[in-house]
Amino acid sequence: AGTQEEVYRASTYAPVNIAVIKYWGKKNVELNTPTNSSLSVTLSQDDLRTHTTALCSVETAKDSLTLNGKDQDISGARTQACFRELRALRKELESKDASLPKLADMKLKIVSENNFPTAAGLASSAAGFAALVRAIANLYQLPSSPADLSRIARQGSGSACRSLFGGYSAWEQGSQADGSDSAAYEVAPASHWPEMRAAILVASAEKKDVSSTAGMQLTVATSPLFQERIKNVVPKRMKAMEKAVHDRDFESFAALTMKDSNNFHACCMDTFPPIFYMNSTSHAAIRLCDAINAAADKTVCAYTFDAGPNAVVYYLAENETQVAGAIKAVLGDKTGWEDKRGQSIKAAGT
Ligand code: 2P0
Repeated sequence: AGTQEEVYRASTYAPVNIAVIKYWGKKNVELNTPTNSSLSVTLSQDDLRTHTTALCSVETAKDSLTLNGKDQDISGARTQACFRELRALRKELESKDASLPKLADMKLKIVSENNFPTAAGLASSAAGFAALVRAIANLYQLPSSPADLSRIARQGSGSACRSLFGGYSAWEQGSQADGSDSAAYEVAPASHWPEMRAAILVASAEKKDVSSTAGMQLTVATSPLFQERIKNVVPKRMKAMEKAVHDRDFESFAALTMKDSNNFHACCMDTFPPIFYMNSTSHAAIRLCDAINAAADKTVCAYTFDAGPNAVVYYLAENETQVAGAIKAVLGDKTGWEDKRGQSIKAAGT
């Protein structure tokens, strides 16, 4: 049952996801449950992912986490909640089988690497917490399903729960007071619609206006438009977006994606004091997509923006030349873009 020197370890990857129906607002801050359901597309792990190794041994002196070689603060309630829940599940296994090594009593050493610049302001917390939770679950050999793990990852960072699934995944807000039904599920696997692509346009990095966690709480507290969003806008859009994905209906998918991004940023503007995540470069990206769609005489691309100025543009592989070509031309010419490559990414890794 575990010798002095024995080191136990497990590694995993988790992908970045970019929401097309946005999570914004917490119903219960402690449980990290949301005011509305959300839906995202998982990006290819070849391009954007976190790789995490979890280790433990009787010699490990304290819990620790490094990201790209730098020590991270793990004292926060969110990270602690993930550690606590996973240890409790391991304890349960150990109590049923005395031959298992007592890993739950050992300290954890977590080593994470992102294969994309953290400075790019992409959804790194989503991939980060998803990988952390799965790496520890693998180390502990927990029989948990992806849905179970998503419930734990949600407590680390809301958007992380969606990164436990590939392809098209949704986070059901849930209705239980203890958060037990607030978890992610698969809407469709990546193979259902493998033609989906994403281009990430990295706008010149200014520091984030307000952190997501602080921003969304201020929006909940002050924005009347947000109340309309969670009651009357998002529930209908979730249904319509699931249908668009099931039907592989890009025009509907794109219209909903753009409208939901606009509605989310309008709620940020309606927050008091207002929160500005998009800048003039972001606005230029919207006009560029409008122009590409007008020239095609149909909707061939869809922009979306998270809590920052970077654009993610979704399109289908068949329109690669049209969309990625136009994007690259603009990125090469105009100032305001940090990364001029306009890298095209398989939106749902196959
Ligand atoms: C999303 N965002 O659905 C939305 C769209 C940003 C805009 O999830 O406080 O880092 O850790 O639960 O997950 C960013 O919020 O927030 C986010 P916490 P998170 O992807």
